[in-house]
Amino acid sequence: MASSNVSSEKTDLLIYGPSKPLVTNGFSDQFVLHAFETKHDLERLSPAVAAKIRGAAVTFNTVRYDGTTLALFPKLEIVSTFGVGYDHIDAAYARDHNIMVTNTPDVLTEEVADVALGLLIATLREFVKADRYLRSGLWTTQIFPLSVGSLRDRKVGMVGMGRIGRAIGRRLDASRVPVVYHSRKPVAGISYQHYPDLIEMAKAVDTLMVIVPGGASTAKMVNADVMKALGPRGVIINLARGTVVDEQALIAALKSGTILAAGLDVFEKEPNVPDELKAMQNVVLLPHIGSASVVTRNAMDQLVVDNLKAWFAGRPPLTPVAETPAKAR
Ligand code: NAP
Ligand code: 8YV
Repeated sequence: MASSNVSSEKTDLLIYGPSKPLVTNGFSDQFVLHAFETKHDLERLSPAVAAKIRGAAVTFNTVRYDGTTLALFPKLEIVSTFGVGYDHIDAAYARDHNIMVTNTPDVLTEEVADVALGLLIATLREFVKADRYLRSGLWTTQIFPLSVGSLRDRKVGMVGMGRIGRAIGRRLDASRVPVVYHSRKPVAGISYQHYPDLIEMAKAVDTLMVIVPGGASTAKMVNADVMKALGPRGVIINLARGTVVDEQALIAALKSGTILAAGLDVFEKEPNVPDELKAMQNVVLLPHIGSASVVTRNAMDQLVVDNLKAWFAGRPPLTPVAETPAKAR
């Protein structure tokens, strides 16, 4: 559904993506909102309106803001996107064209870390299979088999040790599970062992917890070689982006017993999930719900609004991305 008004004096904002009451009701009448839910809707935007747009709220990562889309708006100053991951926005193009980009870090960190630990335990201890077993009535005739996996005898290799990685690390510490990590640079002030090489880390652990950004630098970094190094007790939990794990290699590794199991919240072509994964018993599949509680999604929506409000009040944005750091305004 698309809607738009034309105004010359007020600040014209594009709202791009699924409709969000907290976003559409978040602005005073100083702003004129032009809402477009899909790329198809956006094609109906008139050049006269596009020429007025100074700010954009992107309400979900299902709409992509590539250079071609950004180029539609000659007066665009800022894109405020929902989500901490912003691989759906061409931030390099934005930087080169003096467009600020903001995201929504921190407000979702603990929520996503909760889901990561939940997904790890659900995968190891086969919660979903057990639930199906009970509902089918089988419990009345036989005891549910012992799980092969357990958190008790595991060592977790974190792929990414940023905000969410550290929050997952704290949960694993509380569960008395040893943790090491891989990232490009070691993180100051933490005691976990750093592995500059992912394969070396995979050889040293039996569990990978993947929580890095998407995009070119991480594309398929968890590949067949990493899976082989992880070995037959191996478990991969991915809450990062589907692009980070080679999905076809993962399917092959799960089928052949190269690794034991996987827990996945993200997929290469969301919302489409390969039938082969859906047919497997040794995977737990979630529909990208890492941050998907009412309280956390509301905080993310509010931050989308607050970044735009700060900018148009002449203040620096609250949470600019690394490519477009805030300057004094
Ligand atoms: P962050 O604080 O920026 O941390 C990113 C971590 O990844 C850092 O440790 C970084 O270290 C590492 N990293 C980045 N590029 C890398 C590369 N090429 N190779 C190895 N390590 C790399 O981000 P965050 O807030 O923790 O969020 C992480 C990601 O989680 C997001 O970008 C998003 O994709 C995903 N996420 C998913 C959900 C969900 O619902 N499933 C929710 C929130 C976030 P170096 O820079 O030193 O390499
Ligand atoms: C978002 C996420 O909900 O923040 C992220 O990076 O993956 C999720 O929290 C998702 O990107 C939808 O926009």
